[in-house]
Formats: sequence, structure tokens, C-alpha cells
Amino acid sequence: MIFVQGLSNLLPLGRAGSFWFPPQSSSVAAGHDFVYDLVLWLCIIFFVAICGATLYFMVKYRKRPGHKEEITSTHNTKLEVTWSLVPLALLMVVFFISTYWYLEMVTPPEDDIYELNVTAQKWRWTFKYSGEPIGGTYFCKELHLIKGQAYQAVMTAPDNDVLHSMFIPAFRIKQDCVPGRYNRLWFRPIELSPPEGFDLFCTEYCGDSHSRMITKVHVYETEAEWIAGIKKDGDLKGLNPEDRGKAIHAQFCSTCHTVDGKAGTGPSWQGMWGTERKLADGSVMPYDENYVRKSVLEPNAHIAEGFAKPSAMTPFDWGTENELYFDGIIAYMKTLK
Ligand code: HEC
Ligand SMILES: [Cu+2]
Repeated sequence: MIFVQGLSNLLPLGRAGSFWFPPQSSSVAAGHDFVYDLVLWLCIIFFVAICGATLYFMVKYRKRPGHKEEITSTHNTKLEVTWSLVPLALLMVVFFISTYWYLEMVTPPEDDIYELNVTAQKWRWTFKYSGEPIGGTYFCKELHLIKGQAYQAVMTAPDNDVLHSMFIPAFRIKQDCVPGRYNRLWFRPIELSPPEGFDLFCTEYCGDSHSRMITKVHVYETEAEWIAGIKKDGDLKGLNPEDRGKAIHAQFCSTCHTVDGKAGTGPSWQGMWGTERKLADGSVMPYDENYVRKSVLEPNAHIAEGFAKPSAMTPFDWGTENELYFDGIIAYMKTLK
């Protein structure tokens, strides 16, 4: 019974998704699944046919009294041409269909396409939205999209970081984020997301907290909902500096820095503000605004005692929003007595 259920899961179930995939929610998902199912079914049919024939012949021509060994035939042109041409034809079908859908996936449409920046950094995602019609620049934790709109993601990771890869199963798309390089990926959502959002994973093993490098994708019906979603996620201007710093810590720093004195990948922030910081090279720096700012923009400039160079931390840079972010981080650190 379980076996039969398992087999029925192999059937392509269309837009509703299947055993293997969530519902098809982008413009390339149906093509992707078609190619996947085609290859899967070709493999299943040939596997069953070849194993079945092997077993059948093993039994039929087994050694037993009264049966003499057959002389092995050395050549059969018709058979050989058939078993060469049939697989060739099937492979050509697979090749052309896959190529068609691959080109669909890598060729952005000509119509208006919204460009957004994706930064993958140990161990979180940042989606940067700026320009019209949003007004202002926002660094979001989650990906916000409008149904039917085409998007071009320009993706990267900071210089000393490691490889990451953005995978959105509902969209059937995946692209690497390479330190110090830019990659592009376009997509067009065709379905609204469920209330909790679609999943977004990092699919390139990237260290300690790789498994925490997950987030959500929201697909909205209208532009107004989309802008509201972005502002709710990435707007720090409305918060007072301490709360802003707390939000920044949660979004960017908490995978490595605790605020309760516990050890992490980096030193805890608790009780550090205003102290003298011993560095790995034996010198001492005041733990103040300059030290914090420098540590964030250039982690390798000063290495804290007990840590090695190169720092596990890669630089953070919020561009024109830097003052807003540092103001918040510093105000929050001051509260961590
Ligand atoms: C991938 C892990 C990681 C992330 C994420 C991270 N850091 Fe760090 N951070 C470290 C490590 C490791 C050190 C110690 C080595 C060094 O001095 O660079 C450090 C050091 C620091 C220091 C110096 C601390 C001290 O006690 O001397 C500051 C300040 C700092 N980080 C701020 C931040 C801020 C702000 C963020 C978030 C915007 C952040 N870090 C995100 C790993 C990380
Ligand atoms: Cu990653």
C-alpha cells in the first residue's frame, strides 16, 4: 500500500506541486517540472525494462538437465542500430526541451524588470530595495515581490566571505552568491505566497550556521501591499536608536555575537562598551565609537584577543544609510551593561 502511494507521488501533479516540489509559483516552474518528470520517467521505464528482461532471461535460460548451451551470436545489425538510434532520439528530445527551458531561465524578458540587490553573508540574506516607486533605500530580511512582475536579482557576497547559493523551491530557481563577484538571476512570480511566505534556502554549505540561513519570500497582489511589506521589514527610521540597534543586531549580527556574555563565533557585546579592548597583537584600544565602526567596516583592522586573522566577520556596509545603522548599533551596545 505504502509502495503504491509512493509510486503515485511520482506522477506529475501539475501546478499543485508533487511529492518532489511545492506548487509551481514562477513562470519557469512548469517547464522545469516537465523536464524533471520526463527524465525521471525515462529512467524509471528503462530501469524496469532492463532489470525485468535480465531477470526473465536468467530464469528462462538457466542451466538445467536436458538443455544444451546456445552458441553466442556475435552480431545483429538490426538490433544494434535500434539500440543506438532509439536512445539517441530520446536524448535529443531531452536535450532540446531542456535547452529551451534553460534559455527561458537565463534570458530576462524585455519588458520592464525591477532590479534588486541580494547579499549573502555568513549567515543571513539581505535584499536591498531602492529607487522608484519605493522612495528611499531599505535593507530587508525577506524577499518581497509583486505577482506577475519580472525581477532581476543582482547577487553577491562580501570579499572575504564564502560561497552561498539562493534557492527558492517554489520558483524552481537557484543561483550562487560568489564573494566579490556579481551574479544575476531573473524570475517572475505567478502565484501569491501563503501567509507565512515561500521558503528561501542557502544551498551551499557555508559553515556553522548554514542551517539558519533561511528566510521567506512574499508575493503580493498590489504595489501598495508590496511597498508596505518592504517598509515593515526594512524601515528602521521610525525606531528610537536603542530599538533600531536591537533590530540591526537581530538581523545582521546575532548569528555570531551574543548580548548576554555567552561565547559565539565572535565576542559577546555584553559589558564591552567603554572598556579597554585587548587585541590579538597585544595592543589595547578603547571600545568606543571609532573602534566599533572600524571593526564593522574593516573587521581585519583590529583583531580582538583570542581571535585569529583573517576575521570570521566580513565587512558590513549600508552605503548612504551607514550613519543610521552605526547610530543604532552604538546606542544599543551602550545599553548592554
Ligand atoms: C560571521 C560571524 C560574524 C558576524 C555576522 C558579525 N561578526 Fe562581528 N565579529 C566576529 C568575530 C569572529 C569577531 C572577532 C574578530 C575580530 O576582531 O574581527 C568580531 C568582532 C566584532 C567587533 C569587535 C568586538 C570586540 O569585542 O573587540 C565588533 C564591534 C563587531 N564584531 C561588530 C559586529 C556588528 C555590528 C555586526 C552586525 C552588523 C557583526 N559584528 C556581525 C564575527 C561576526
Ligand atoms: Cu550560506
